Amino acid sequence: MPVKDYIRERFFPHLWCPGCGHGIVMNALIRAIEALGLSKNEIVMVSGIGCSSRISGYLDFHTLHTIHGRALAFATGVKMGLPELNIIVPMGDGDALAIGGNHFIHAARRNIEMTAIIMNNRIYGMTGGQYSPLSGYGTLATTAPYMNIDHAFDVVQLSIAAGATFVARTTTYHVQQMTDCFKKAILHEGFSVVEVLSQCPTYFGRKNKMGSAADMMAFYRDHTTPIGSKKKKENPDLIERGIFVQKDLPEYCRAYDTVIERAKGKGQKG
Ligand SMILES: Cc1ncc(C[n+]2csc(CCOP(=O)(O)OP(=O)(O)O)c2C)c(N)n1
Ligand code: SF4
Repeated sequence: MPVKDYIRERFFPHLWCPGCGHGIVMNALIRAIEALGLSKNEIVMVSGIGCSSRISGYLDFHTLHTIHGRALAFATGVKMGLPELNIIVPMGDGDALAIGGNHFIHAARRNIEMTAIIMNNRIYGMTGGQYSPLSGYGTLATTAPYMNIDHAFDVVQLSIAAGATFVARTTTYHVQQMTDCFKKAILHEGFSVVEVLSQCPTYFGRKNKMGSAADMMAFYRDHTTPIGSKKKKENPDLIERGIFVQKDLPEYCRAYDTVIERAKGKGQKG
């Protein structure tokens, strides 16, 4: 299917600033879905609110544009009702891990089959550059004009600790790796998380003097390294990217079917 057939052209031009990383994420996602040969009818995209969350408006799947921070709760309801569909949940770091942090850890803990994409630009883009749980100590933001003193989460470590059974990290510079991670995440039978470092040149970049969008992508190139690489041993500050966890555990909807069978007296008891 031509890539443009996945897009709702009636909603263009999009709202993203020039150089925003979120369009690169959307592009890689479309390419992953196309490569998997999924039909548009097999996909439900559920999002909250944020620049990142606008992806659900621009793509021509079954889409729900819901409430800031609550996308995973809505997605859980959709998946429980229609478990045969593929659920993709694009979120910002604020959406997923500030207001939505509780939903995130519990969706991961349940191992419900869906793909959570966290576009980590380390700031609240849509509302004007407030700091997020991912901004990090020492950064500047609209709400931290002198210095942010909150420490950041490590999204990968948090996801693993919460029980996600597929966890990956990539960046907007590494588009082929990103597409590959999306393909594997969508195919994964459990809760999958793909963190994408995605530049917000308008707020995070400008306030933290990181240069242009291209400079921010060069930063991703120069400050990340494949998992377990020799470079990481030489420079522990490098951020690792790749697939950290990929394992099988009982999936929530399938486990729930067992509960239903038992309740009907057909399954094994005790
Ligand atoms: C319940 C609720 N609280 C707050 C907001 C305001 N709000 C909208 S988007 C947003 C944060 C966006 O940041 P993020 O999720 O990181 O996505 P980005 O825009 O950076 O892609 C906030 C606080 C809202 N819409 N609803
Ligand atoms: S404010 Fe930031 S996150 Fe939002 S569209 Fe602009 S560059 Fe992207």
